[in-house]
Order: sequence, then C-alpha cells, then structure tokens
Amino acid sequence: MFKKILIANRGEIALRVICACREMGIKTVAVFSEADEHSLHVRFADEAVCIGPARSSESYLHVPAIISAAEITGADAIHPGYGFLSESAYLAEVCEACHIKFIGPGPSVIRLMGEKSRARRAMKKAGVSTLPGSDGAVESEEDAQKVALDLGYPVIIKASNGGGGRGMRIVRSPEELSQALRTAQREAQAAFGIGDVYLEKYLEAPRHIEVQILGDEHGNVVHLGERECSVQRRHQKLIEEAPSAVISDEQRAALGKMVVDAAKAVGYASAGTFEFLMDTSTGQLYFIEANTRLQVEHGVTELVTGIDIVKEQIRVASGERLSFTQDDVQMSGHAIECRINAEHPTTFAPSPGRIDAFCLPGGPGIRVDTFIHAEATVPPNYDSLVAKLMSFGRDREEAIARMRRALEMTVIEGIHTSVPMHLRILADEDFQQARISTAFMERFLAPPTPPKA
Ligand code: MV4
Repeated sequence: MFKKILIANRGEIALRVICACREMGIKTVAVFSEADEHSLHVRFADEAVCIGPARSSESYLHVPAIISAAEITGADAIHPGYGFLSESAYLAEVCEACHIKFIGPGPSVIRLMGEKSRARRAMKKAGVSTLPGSDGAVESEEDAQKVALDLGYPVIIKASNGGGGRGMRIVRSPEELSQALRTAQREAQAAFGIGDVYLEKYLEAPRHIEVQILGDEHGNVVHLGERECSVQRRHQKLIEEAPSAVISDEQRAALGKMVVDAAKAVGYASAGTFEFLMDTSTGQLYFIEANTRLQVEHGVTELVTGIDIVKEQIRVASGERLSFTQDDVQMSGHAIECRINAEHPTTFAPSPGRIDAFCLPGGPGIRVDTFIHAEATVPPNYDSLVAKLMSFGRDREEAIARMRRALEMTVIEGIHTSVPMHLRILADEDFQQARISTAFMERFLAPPTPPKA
C-alpha cells in the first residue's frame, strides 16, 4: 500500500481524499495555491506545499509544480480528485515516467475515453448500446449530410475531444447542417485544439443516468448501480440521486453487466462512470461518454451501497484486488445530493467572499462534504461548489423529507448560496413525483404562464 499520497486538488474533494487516507493509515500531502493558504485541506493534510498563484493554470493545472511537490515530499502516488488534471492522460504519463502512481486508469484508457467518437466506437464494439450516429468523426460535409439523412432530424454535432456539453450543436434540418458543421469544427479547434466532430441522433429532454464502476489491475470489475443526474442547468448538475426512480432491478442488472463487460474489454482499472441518456418515450438507455475520474456525486452511491469508493480506488491503484465481489454489492434505500454553490439562488451570479454565521445540519440520514466553515473565505478563482449536502432514507420520500429539513437547518451567511433554490426544487410536484429530465430546470425557472382571462 502507498505510504504517502499527494492530493492534486482543493476544496471538498481534497478533504474527501484526506478522509480516505487517514482511515487507511496513509500520509497526505496537500498542494495549494496562494488563494488557498488558509483552506482546510492544507490544515488537515500531514504536509502542504504551495504550488503557485491563485490562477489554476499556474497552480492546480501546472504539471511540473505538482510533480515537483510529489518528488520533494516523497509521495508515492497522486490523487487528482475531479476537474483540474483528473482526466489528463499527460499527467498520468508523466507520473509513470517518474515512478509515481497516478490514481486513475492508465493513460491509454484516459486518452480513449477523452476522444468521445473513439470511445463511442469502442463501447459499441464491446456490446454497449450507443445512440445511432456517425462511425467516428465525420470526414466531410457530404459524409455528414448522408449520416444525418440516415439518422433523421434532429441530430446533434459534438466535438470529439469535448465533453460535458461543451461544443455541442443541435441541427433540426438539412439546410442548417453545413453552417452548423463548420461552426462546430471551428469552435472545437479553438476550445480543444482538435476540430474533429461526430454526429448523433438528438434526443429531446432525455434523462441523464450514469453507472458507477470499480475495476482492479487483476481484471475484476464490479458496478455499483446507477445515479440519476437529470436536474442540471447549463451542464452543471444541481441534484443527483441513487437509485434512479425509473430503473427496475432487472434493468439495473442488465445495464450493470453491459458496462462491466465493456470496462473489462478496455482493461479498465480504477473508479469510473459510464454516462447514458434515456429516451423517455421508450425507456431505452444509450451510452454517450465515460468519465475516468472520481465524480462529484460519488457519495450518493456510497450511501446506498455502503462502499467507500475512494478507499477502494486507492486500494486498486496500489495493485490490490477489489475487497468485494459483485455478489457482495447490496443496494438499499435512497440517497439524494444537493450541490450547494456560492452563487445567487435566482440569478446564479457567483458569490465568493467571507462566511460569517455558519451551521451545518446533521441528524439521521445526513452527510455533508464541505471545506467551508465559520470565517472561511470562498475565493473567486475556482468553481462555486462549497458543500455537498446528502440525505439517505429507506425510500425516495424519506430521503426528500430529510433533505428538506437539513436544508432548512443549514446556516451559511455572508455569501449567497443555492440553498433556497434547492428548497424550492424539493417542494416541486414534478420533482417529488420523479418527473425529471434534462429539461426540468428550464421548466422550473421559466416565468409562470399568466392565467387565462
Ligand atoms: C445529447 C443530448 C441529446 N441527444 N446527445 C450534454 C452533456 C453531454 N454529456 C451530452 N449532452 C447531451 N447529449 C444526444 N444525442 C442532450 C444532451 C444534454 C444533456 C445531457 C445530460 C445532462 C444534461 C443535458 C442538458 C442538455 C443537453
């Protein structure tokens, strides 16, 4: 097992990784930017190294600074958390060259999944149901016109090297395609350095459902069921839950097996997530992309399975076998996560600053992962997630009730947060009935239609 892990991240996820290391008797090294000198991850790690100024590109994204910090402190592994360098095949390669273990899958798997059109093709070949679309990147406009006609409109153009919604374009008729294709290619080139794009049949208002897996370096892979993450705004998830209210036990077993077989086919050894869209008119699920990192919302899966995903991820990275088999995975109850962001609850404007009054909820069925505390300052330089409030109950109704009372008992003053927005969502009839899709927030935020005269 590792003796010392460097955590190449900040905020709540750096603390989450420190929790796992402490429970495993592993020493920790925090890295921090000048904006995070007084942050809790610095205080709770065994050692801490300043790696640069507030700007991410000069600190949390700066590979030479992170590798130097690992070498100086004698860390034998790097945990990248999520965001920042977590899906950098380059960092994974540099780690290999430096004999530091990157806690994630190997660089070739990271690279495969980072190229969405290649990942799609590989998953299709491994027996995963994918959306009808182009076979890899589109070669020319003629090629695109042919594929789109074949699929039937609407279609969606996606950047091969994009992901998370960046560089997507919906096309509703053949006349729009040529222009949309050129714009998408130009934007992909500018944003990702590679102009490749691919086509898929466009689904209106699908549900976003993803499957958590864990694999070890001995060829064992298990799935931990699904999470539903349909409640999002501008590709930022706001609420996640496990299990999905619309997946039966039979569907879960079949979906899980499909993902496990595909992960084995590509030699997947770490924690990972396979994202699917559900066509709500048929209930069919289609693979769209795979994430090779620990995800923000991993906690809801931990609550319904009782498995510590981060400890398991560290265990398998050190070469050990998974500590359990698929048969040992028992799911029970229901978990919900609300992402508490430092932003205005209705305008969504960022709201960094100093927190004064502060009180976190507890009690039955509540978990909070956060890095904030009374008198902490939320810097303006990073994403606005300040806390993840999770609830667990015997069923969805109890999980919602616990979440509502926990939100009511959350005190964060001095900055605006999304707590009031979450309270309104949880009071919504459609949300309570699990009538959710990726279009939920648009409907929720739309001004009410005036009553007829
Ligand atoms: C789609 C889609 C509809 N049809 N692909 C957005 C994020 C990226 N991971 C994939 N996304 C979508 N891909 C096809 N063929 C609709 C979305 C989408 C979406 C997906 C998941 C969660 C929220 C979303 C919000 C808008 C659009």
